[in-house]
Amino acid sequence: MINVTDAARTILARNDRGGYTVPTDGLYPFQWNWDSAFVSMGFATFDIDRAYQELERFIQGQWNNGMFPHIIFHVPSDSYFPGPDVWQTDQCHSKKPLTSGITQPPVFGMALRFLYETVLATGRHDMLARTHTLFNAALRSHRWWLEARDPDKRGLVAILHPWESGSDNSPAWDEALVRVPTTTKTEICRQDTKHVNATMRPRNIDYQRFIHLVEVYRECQWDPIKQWSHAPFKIADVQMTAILARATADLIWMASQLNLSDALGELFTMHQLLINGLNSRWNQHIRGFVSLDLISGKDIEKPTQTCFIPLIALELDSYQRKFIQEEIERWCQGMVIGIPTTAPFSPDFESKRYWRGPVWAVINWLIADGLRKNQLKELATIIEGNTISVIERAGFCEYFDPITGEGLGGNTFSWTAAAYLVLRR
Ligand code: 9WN
Repeated sequence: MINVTDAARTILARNDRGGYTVPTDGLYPFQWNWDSAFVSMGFATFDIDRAYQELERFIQGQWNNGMFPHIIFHVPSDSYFPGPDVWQTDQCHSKKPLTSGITQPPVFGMALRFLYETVLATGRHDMLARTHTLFNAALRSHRWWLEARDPDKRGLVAILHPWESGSDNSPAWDEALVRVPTTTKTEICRQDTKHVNATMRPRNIDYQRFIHLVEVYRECQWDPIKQWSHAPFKIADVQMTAILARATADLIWMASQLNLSDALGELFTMHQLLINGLNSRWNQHIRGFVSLDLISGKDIEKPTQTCFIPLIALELDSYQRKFIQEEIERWCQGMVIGIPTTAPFSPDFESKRYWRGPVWAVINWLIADGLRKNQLKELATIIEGNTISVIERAGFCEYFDPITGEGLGGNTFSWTAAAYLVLRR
């Protein structure tokens, strides 16, 4: 019988397209931003050269202004919509490869530290030049985040499209999305529902709004200043900010390891700003951190996984620790597998639909990491153990039904394989 670790490595090899990895065959045929960062950590557990390559192929798509796009279209494929013809970013960013025009959570900096720690542990000092190049790309992307997505210096970075959040179909975006018109000039040719059951995916009306937003930003010629002022959807997102804050702390660690004292001051300032911003988002009623709708000015008081992600960046006080522990335990009660991405007691909970309840291995990985950082090691170990077990039972699926433990979405998923390799090591 093939062992599960070997099976995870086989998935990564099967989804390898020559130095970069697709999230899964068919459904997602390109290189995705945060998927690749997670995947590089998976590779680092057994092939450090290939791990570096994943990030190196990814930065080929970095924009001149520093943005890391959410999709890199290395080679054409018609099995995903929207493709480069809809984004039309080549008119403003002529560099190859073609890319989408929005971004995704900046796990890159976290991944880079993970890879470099592996290099140090194995004594591969020949990786220094490669590390420097990746560090510089990461630093430029963090600068872009602060300039383009927090121009008012709140210490909270904003998403302008639900796809940027990585948790595209989360109920957290519902109220804000209703304000986005459903009209589109582009013909919507969904491909996702040819690969997976439509009842698990976003609805057609959501797609109309997703594409409407793409058209608004395309008309701004992807200029960050114009986008900021024209955006019909603008949310200061605590999940995004937390990942950026944590990645910034990881870059600080890298800068001291690499003796890059010039970068340190700037990174410390960035980090402090983000930590202050995140701390201001604690919500006693939700017993977690909440995002802010910058258009309505309202707090988004929806119980979704985003409320717990700030643990990866913050040091909680003892009350917050207690509340968060109780809350995570409450969400997991009666579930075959936690942590659901929407609380099961919420009216928005759907156990099989994208980001409205199912469990993602990479989200568990982040939350467990945050729990460990906050001295909640026992709970972290339980979550990690359950994540490993559900993958062993149901396979390397995109996500899992928390009520039944069934594997859903795309099969043979790269980041699920990577999560398995990292959590199992
Ligand atoms: C849009 C690739 C990506 C993940 C996201 C996930 C899903 C895309 C989609 O797949 O998003 O980017 O078409 O639904 O929500 O987190 O990065 O795996």
